[in-house]
Amino acid sequence: MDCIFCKIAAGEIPCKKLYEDEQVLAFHDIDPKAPVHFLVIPKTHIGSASEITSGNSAVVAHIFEVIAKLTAQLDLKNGYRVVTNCGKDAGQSVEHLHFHVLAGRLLYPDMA
Ligand code: DGP
Repeated sequence: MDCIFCKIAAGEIPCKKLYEDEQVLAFHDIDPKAPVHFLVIPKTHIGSASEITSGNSAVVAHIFEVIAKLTAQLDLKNGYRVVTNCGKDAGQSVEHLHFHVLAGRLLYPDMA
């Protein structure tokens, strides 16, 4: 499968890594929309939020645990936003489930 995030997860394409374990990888977004902007992805391929099922949802819970740890480590006291874009109208450009974590500026009202 020609999936850029699978290649990043496999170490075939470099990234600025923040965190990695057996299940997930967190890395800085190549096109940051805020002073802090990183992505957290499952290492196994899930196309989008629409493909989350009872069979693969454990990794999503793990992703949110990792986000809680990383945002605490980064000391994001003023808050942060977690976003996943799903499908064309949401602007999903990479068809591998990923959670954006954005912080370091006021994130409203320009984003929902
Ligand atoms: P989305 O529009 O929700 O599908 O966001 C995809 C994000 O992925 C976008 O903010 C840019 C980022 N991105 C795309 N390709 C790469 C890459 O090769 N490396 C990194 N670090 N980020 C990427």
